[in-house]
Formats: sequence, structure tokens, C-alpha cells
Amino acid sequence: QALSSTLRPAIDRDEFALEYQPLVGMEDGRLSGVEALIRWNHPQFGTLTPNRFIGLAEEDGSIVQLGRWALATACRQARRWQLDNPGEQPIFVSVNVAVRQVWDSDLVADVAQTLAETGLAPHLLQLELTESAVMGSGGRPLQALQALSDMGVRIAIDDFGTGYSNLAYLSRLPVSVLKLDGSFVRGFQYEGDKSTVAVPPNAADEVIVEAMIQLAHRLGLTVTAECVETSAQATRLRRIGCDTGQGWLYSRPVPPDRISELLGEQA
Ligand code: G
Ligand code: G
Ligand code: MN
Ligand code: NA
Repeated sequence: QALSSTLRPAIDRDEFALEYQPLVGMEDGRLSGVEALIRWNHPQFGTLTPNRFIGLAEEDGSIVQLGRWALATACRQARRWQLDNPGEQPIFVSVNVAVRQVWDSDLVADVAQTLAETGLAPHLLQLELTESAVMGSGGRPLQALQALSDMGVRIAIDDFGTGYSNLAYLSRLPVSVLKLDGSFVRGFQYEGDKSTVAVPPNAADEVIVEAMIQLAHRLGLTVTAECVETSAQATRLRRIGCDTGQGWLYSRPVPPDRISELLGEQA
């Protein structure tokens, strides 16, 4: 593939940028954090979204370098927002971490160094890993998760519900946030009165999500719902106890300046 051979030089030429998507408290509607999402400003092809190149970067290993860049850039930006908004509750930044960053690099050392260099408090950093990155993980990944958690960094499980969804297992890991995969919320369109039918067919997702949220809470985890697109979805998610929402209802991923504006507006 032509793209993959140009990944490393593109990192050196600074062709990548991060956008940030708001994470909103379901109770108070306030911006509590943002997820950093990478884009490639390709000189020929224009802006490329991550599904075009993250897989390639994982294959050829350049994800380690790219991931380090994303981590440092996101932490620097989060610290900047904090410094620009003194006296306000600071927002956290959530950074996606690929499996290979856990296995093929010293993620713990990279995170420690980045926090030290940027001055960002550990509790303002969240790392998103997929279930497959941590399931069945003895040894290295488990040690890394434990060290990061001991440092005060929050671990979130991304795309939860698409894999094993083994909550009993996850609750024994130093994980504190579940990010419910967007596929649950997408099937979450039922707007009628639930009490009139036992389980309306299109309400099955809601029953499952409600049970997952209750179980997660009892296991000490908080829950973020992805792909919240309508206010009806948000209302129902709030009613069944979901803690945080993310999705087009609140905002698409936006450049850092837009987040600065939002922070100014809610101050
Ligand atoms: O922004 P978009 O919705 O197109 O993101 C698509 C996918 O790319 C998501 O699954 C997201 O987790 C992944 N992704 C975005 N930014 C990064 C990143 O910095 N590192 C890794 N490993 N994955 C990312
Ligand atoms: O896998 P991960 O959760 O890291 O990726 C987040 C992806 O979800 C990004 O590609 C982002 O653009 C996308 N996304 C965010 N909000 C919404 C939404 O409300 N609807 C849809 N369809 N996609 C969304
Ligand atoms: Mn994510
Ligand atoms: Na996700």
C-alpha cells in the first residue's frame, strides 16, 4: 500500500493533527472531558480519518511513534486549556491507545515522561483501550495498566460490548470507565411507554444497556455512551443512569480552538 510507506515520513513532516470530541455529563450537561481523534492532513489526499491509516500503522509498527505523538499533543493541549481557564474545573483528555503500544513500547514510561513534560495532572488523562487489548492479558499489559492506574491515570475500555463483554473480568482489572459501543445506542430509538409491553422488540437494546450500566456501577465503573445523536436517546440514557455522553447531539470532533470557545461559554 502506498499510504503505509509514507506514514513515518509524514510523522516527521508533522502532517497529523488532533480533533477533540466533547464528553458531556448526562446530569449537568457540562463538558467534562474530550476524546482526542487523530487526522492526517495528507498533501495529496486531503484530510484522512483514522480508519484509513490506523490499521496500516498498527501493521508496520509506526503506531508506536504516532501514538507517542498523539499522547504528547493531547496532554499539551489539555494543559493549555487548563492554563487558559484559571479558576474553572479543568477538563480531562481521553487518548486512544493501540494494542501494539501496550506490547511493543514502554507505554508507562512514555506516559510518565509526557505528564512530567507537559505538567498535566495524571487524573486529567484517560487512556482508551479496547477489550481485546486487555482481555486474557497476563504479564505485560496487566502490569502496564496497574502502573498507569497507580500513577492516577484513568483507564477506559473503548467499544465496550463488541467483544467478550466480560464485566466480571474487567472489574478485576484497574479499569474505571466503560465506553459503550455506539451500536447499542443506535438501536435505541424506542420512544413509547415501556410499561405497556413486556419488552418491545426495539427496546431490547435499552434493557441490555440498562442492565450493563447497573452492573458497571455496582462494580465501581462509570459509563460513557458513544454515538448519542438525538435528544430522545440522551433522555433515555440519563434515565437509566448513564454517566457521560458523547456524540453528534453534543458535538462532532472539532479543532482545539472550538473547545476553547466552548470552555469560555460555559465558564
Ligand atoms: O475519528 P473517527 O471516528 O474516524 O475514529 C475512528 C477510529 O480511529 C476510532 O476507533 C478511534 O478509536 C481510532 N482513533 C482515533 N484517533 C486515534 C489515535 O490517536 N490512536 C489510535 N490508536 N486510534 C485512534
Ligand atoms: O472507536 P472510537 O470510539 O475511538 O471512535 C470514535 C468514533 O466515533 C469516531 O470516528 C467518531 O467520529 C465517531 N462518532 C462520534 N460520535 C458519533 C455519533 O454521534 N455518531 C456516529 N455515527 N459516529 C460518531
Ligand atoms: Mn475511542
Ligand atoms: Na469507541
